[in-house]
Amino acid sequence: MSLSKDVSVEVFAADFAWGASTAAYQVEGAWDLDGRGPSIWDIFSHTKGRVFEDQNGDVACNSYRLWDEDLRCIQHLGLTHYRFSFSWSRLLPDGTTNYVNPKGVAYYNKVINDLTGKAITPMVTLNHFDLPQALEHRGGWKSPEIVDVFDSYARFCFKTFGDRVKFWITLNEPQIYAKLGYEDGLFAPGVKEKGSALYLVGHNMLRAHARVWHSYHAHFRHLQRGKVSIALNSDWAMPSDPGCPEDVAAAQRYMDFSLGWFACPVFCTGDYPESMRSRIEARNLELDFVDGQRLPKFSEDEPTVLGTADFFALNYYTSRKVKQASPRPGELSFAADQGAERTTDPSWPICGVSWLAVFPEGLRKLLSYIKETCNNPAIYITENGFAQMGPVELEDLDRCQFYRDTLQEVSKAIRDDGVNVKGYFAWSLLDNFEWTHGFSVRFGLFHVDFSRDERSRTVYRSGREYAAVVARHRGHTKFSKD
Ligand code: GBH
Repeated sequence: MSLSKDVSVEVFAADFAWGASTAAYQVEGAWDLDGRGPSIWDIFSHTKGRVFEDQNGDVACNSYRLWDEDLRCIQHLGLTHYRFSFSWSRLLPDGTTNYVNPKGVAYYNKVINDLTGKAITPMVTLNHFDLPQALEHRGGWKSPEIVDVFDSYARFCFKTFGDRVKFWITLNEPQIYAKLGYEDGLFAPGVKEKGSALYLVGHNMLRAHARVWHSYHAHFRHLQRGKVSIALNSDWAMPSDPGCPEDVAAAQRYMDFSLGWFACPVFCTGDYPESMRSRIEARNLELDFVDGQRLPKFSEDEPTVLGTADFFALNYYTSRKVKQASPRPGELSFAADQGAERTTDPSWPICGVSWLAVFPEGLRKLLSYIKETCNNPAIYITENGFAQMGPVELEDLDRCQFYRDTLQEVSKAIRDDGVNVKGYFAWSLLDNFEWTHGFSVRFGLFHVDFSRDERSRTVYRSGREYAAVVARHRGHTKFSKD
């Protein structure tokens, strides 16, 4: 049975966005070509011991040189939308508008024009983890001045590309950036300042996002008529023992400290979830911090964060079973604040990489949760995917099954739960540089041969089946087989 026949595509509206996603550092390569400045990921991956086998994104899929190939892949899939990110330091090598790199502008102009010329709608992420290194030297996301700098960059992008780009994502997954970059030290900039830096970083990311949304709203929206949001990653958390009230509360805290941390300020109340405030304040007392330290307060002198998203951009990968966990006395960490321990259900298959337990039903539940807690927003699933490790299998039957199950769950969310899902973007168009896992973990609908200079792209079976779903939905009777 093929994916296309299995999924009841009639549930999806005619203007449903069928997309795939990538991010600049993961695909572009050309890290020091044509005037690009370094980003924190160049520095991080060039440091020994940070990435699997010390791999890096110097060449990656070479999409900077091979954009025409990527475009062919996008067309092969018949996508209506393509999500990609700008390399900030390719456009503005030192992160500021003091100097604009014309070759960077030319590259993204070509990408955007080629897409719109083929009636493919671009969705652009302004920053997907790869902060310009020059800004890291000035304190990066810990520094409050980043808000102005990010706003200048965003305005530059709106002015330069906004006549053609109508979907903007300010930041990708601030929760992951803050936690992996500043708590666990696993992502750039590789800082481990447990229990404090991540809240400051998250706060500045929210302030920067809100500032940019207000800029767009005040100066560009009436002319450009686009939409601006922020991509939030969330697992779906369930109590380990649904009969145990502590576990139920812990699962709720897990949601509050991941999705709620950013969704609550933007979509619900304009402030952090109550459970974050009260837990962190209680622990501040215990740890001899001053009240209000660690988790910052939103200033009344700044434009509000509430309402600064024109749609909900959701990245979903996995689900967790959550147990209550008590911090060790005096422990200063995010985990201690959260007071929740995560496990996975043994019945959920682990796909390749260890963190990814496959549970498509979790996506349906998460969509309903967002509908209920975030005022029923229009939702675009801006990332979702399935990893492969070990020997390459072009006949990726388990990934085909995964997309089939997932799209079934999305269709149930729309039809049975009344969730306003407007689009689905597979992660990823291509196998690419999977951060700390380097090239050992493959998420693509197209395989990329990283052992050859040509970086040849070959469609996986899942890519063919996804193409068939899109084609059936768009009413095409034929699509090209390779
Ligand atoms: C997304 O993050 C990213 O937006 C995207 O760039 C990425 O390629 C995709 O997921 C797939 O990972 O094994 O300890 O290094 C999703 C959140 C954050 C989940 C990193 C997995 C790995 C932890 N991901 N995490 S570790």
